Amino acid sequence: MLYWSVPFRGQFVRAVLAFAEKSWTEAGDDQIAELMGGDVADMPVPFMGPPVLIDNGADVAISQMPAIILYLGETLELLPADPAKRALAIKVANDANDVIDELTIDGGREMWTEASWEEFVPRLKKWMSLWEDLGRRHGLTAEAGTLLGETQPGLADVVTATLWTTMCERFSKVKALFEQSAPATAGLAARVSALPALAQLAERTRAEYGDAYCGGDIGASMAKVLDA
Ligand SMILES: N[C@@H](CCC(=O)N[C@@H](CS)C(=O)NCC(=O)O)C(=O)O
Repeated sequence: MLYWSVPFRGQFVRAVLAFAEKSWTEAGDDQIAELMGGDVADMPVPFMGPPVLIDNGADVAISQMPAIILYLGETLELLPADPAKRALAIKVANDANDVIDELTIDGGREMWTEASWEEFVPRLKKWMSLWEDLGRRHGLTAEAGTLLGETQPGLADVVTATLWTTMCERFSKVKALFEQSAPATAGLAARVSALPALAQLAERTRAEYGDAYCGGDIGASMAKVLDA
């Protein structure tokens, strides 16, 4: 698996692999940079930026986070049986990708200021309410249930937990908004993140990458403005 040594977008792939009790190796930052700077013809799959999943056993390589999540969902049987719910699970992965892009102002196009953050808060609360409403439509409460009403947590729940728990653990202002705006989703994220495989991944992530969420100046800007 190719992703930078931070959680951010790669963490969704790591979390799904961990949840399914699969082991993987991280190519590391140097190899990613080398591949990105080399010929497209030499790439395992043509890609602009990581994550990239390489499934050696199946001789398959895939880029684009939601496409990787779909592949893992299909091959590891983590998707619901109902086609509409399968599509909803991938919608959740795409929503998660949109949220992290907005949280990082599209990878650091600008830096956060107190004013731009305050302006963004209603939109972030709306994102949170989208999760809350989707869950409630499928019977989710703070104490029980899953995002799509399945009996066991699956892909949509792992993506949900990874998105919100990774962010809330690092940015106290996001955490306060999340608990207030989306209590049922917050309960789900806590339950799924506490599953041993995901708790161990979170611990390993802390040990290897420290407090980092994403890299670059935008990571520093987020730590400064989004954490009280
Ligand atoms: N839409 C892609 C975005 C990929 C992406 O932007 N990757 C970032 C890291 S999160 C990167 O390093 N990009 C390098 C680049 O675009 O030059 C996905 O969902 O995987």
